[in-house]
Amino acid sequence: MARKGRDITERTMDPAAQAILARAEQLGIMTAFTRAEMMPPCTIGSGKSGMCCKNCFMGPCRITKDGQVGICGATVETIAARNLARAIASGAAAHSDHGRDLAFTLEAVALGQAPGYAVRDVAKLWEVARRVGVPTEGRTVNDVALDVARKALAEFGQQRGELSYLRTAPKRRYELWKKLDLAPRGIDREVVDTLHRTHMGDDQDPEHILRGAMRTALADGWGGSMWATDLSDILFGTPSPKVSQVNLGVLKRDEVNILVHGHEPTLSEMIVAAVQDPELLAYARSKGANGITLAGICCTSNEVLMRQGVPSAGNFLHQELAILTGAVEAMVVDVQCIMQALPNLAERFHTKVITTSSKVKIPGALHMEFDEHRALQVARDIVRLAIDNFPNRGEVLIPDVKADVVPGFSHEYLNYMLGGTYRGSFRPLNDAIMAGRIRGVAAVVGCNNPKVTQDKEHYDITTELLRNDVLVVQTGCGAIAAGKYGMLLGEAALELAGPGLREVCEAVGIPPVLHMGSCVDNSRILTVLTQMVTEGGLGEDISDLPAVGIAPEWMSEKALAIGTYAAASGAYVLFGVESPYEFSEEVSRLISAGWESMVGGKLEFVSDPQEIVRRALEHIDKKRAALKLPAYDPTKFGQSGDYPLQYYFELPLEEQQALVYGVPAREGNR
Ligand code: NFS
Ligand code: SF4
Repeated sequence: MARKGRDITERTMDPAAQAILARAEQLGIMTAFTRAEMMPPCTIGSGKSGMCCKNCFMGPCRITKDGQVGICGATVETIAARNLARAIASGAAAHSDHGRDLAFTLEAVALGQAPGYAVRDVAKLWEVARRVGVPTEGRTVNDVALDVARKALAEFGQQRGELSYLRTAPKRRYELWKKLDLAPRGIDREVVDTLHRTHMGDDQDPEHILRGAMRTALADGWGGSMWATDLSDILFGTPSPKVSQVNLGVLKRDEVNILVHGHEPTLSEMIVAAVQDPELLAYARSKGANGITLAGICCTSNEVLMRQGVPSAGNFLHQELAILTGAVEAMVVDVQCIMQALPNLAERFHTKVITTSSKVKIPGALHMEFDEHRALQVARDIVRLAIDNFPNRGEVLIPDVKADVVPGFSHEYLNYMLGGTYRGSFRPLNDAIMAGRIRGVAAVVGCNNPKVTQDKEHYDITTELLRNDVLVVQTGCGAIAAGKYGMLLGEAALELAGPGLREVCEAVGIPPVLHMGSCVDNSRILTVLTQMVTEGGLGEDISDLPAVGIAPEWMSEKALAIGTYAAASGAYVLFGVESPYEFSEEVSRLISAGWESMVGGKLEFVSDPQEIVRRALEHIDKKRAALKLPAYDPTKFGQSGDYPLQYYFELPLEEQQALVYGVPAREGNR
């Protein structure tokens, strides 16, 4: 899809990236952008004009004609369903294994075996204990932490029964999962179940394969990912808004620059501590640097951005560009979304690429294995190595491009923010949606993909939704994209918002685009949607809400796992770029209309961003109508002065509501 010889402005809309891509061209260095243009298109693998199966070695079998089957007789529908299911299982495995490692860390903390770590958010520990049925009364923090960690670990290996978070979903949803046999029994079990079923000669009914894949995806969303989020909050603190900055301009010419890239917060949190160590700072000065700058890439970046305010050097397609600045002393990676191109590229500069996970080694990278029992020591060793590398710098080009951001809107914080100090509540949000000031809610999430112009799909879709009074929440690389263009900052983004949305955001003091974390934190969005249902007035289930999920520039298998668990939770999910399953009409139908009639949510692939927005708004309006809410009417709100913001929370509830709605509160909605 990426056309050969695209202009730099077609590769990325980010001026920082454009400057670095120009440098790459001067130096004759390839990047993912140019490699994407050189890669000959595989029409079969891309799903446009065929389907390929390599699940056994009689094949690979390439099906390009109607009625053609594989050597074993597999149809294009079965092959497409199996391919999708396998991608979902891989994505679910990645997210969930990340959750498992955090459970091991919490266990080690509770046993006093992880120096440097602690339970930083006791309130969250208590809340999670309550949710998963661990007693707290009269117990010490470490005792409860140990039980919570072991409860999590047990859910990975659980063979029967169901995951404990499922019961925290809206009652309707939980009952539907039980009825349809979609309730995951154990996290690992569901991943294995899908891998088994899709082995040669197993499940060959596309509908049945995809139903199994849905259960596996739910084991991610309401299992592995939700655990990852909650355990991270317990260990490192529940995010709340911080001021920070995003883009390559956060790197400093006169300081040692260290980048953390990947997904897990465990080591990066220790590096945050190490770079503040006076001894290491003095060591950096002894090497001629004025200090140490730590910044992130990808989801590790989101983790430390929203908790520690550590700036972000960029999203997925920035990983090579950061090294191309020549200003990075060390890029420290853990797991997921790390390009193998990094060590080769780093050889052209002075950057050290350091792998740290026992699961990830890359030829040409330096391996400094990390484990939670000696984390601070490993972190210090890494920082020291980076400092030692500072004098080796060659020519440096740091684009002077960065934007201020306010990340860190956890659902706990939103609850507090929306409800005011005394009554944490989603009431004002629900009320504003019911009145039509806010038309609906959209999660715009996911990766970068060099098949499309970097960030442009994210940007175009988000701005169009804002203009239509849709409140946007973001995670992952999509959130970093939003940050680059000022959308994660109250004032700037308010300019983009429609009049109704704008007033609500001003009243409660939130930006119209909310950064909710990394990709595993899409589980926070499930919790927000559940709270909106529980709050009342917007139906009985997630599938009743005027809400959509969009992954405009997705590329990873994890994105498919997320899209599928969101659909299985009742959401309408739209994926951009292209459909790898397009050639199978049956599978395309099963995951859209088929799933919609079964679980109320669906997954669609739509290449045109304008069409994505059109379908999203159409869906939101359809849900509004089904809830018998007033039709969205942008002319009704925003007459200046019709909303005395600063006094809002001082007014009696009755008057607050009259003000927010513009219409009298409906009976029974409170
Ligand atoms: Ni999500 Fe985060 Fe980014 Fe995509 Fe990769 S970093 S887990 S997969 S590329 S959003
Ligand atoms: Fe071909 Fe069937 Fe083997 Fe797939 S499983 S590669 S369709 S023979």
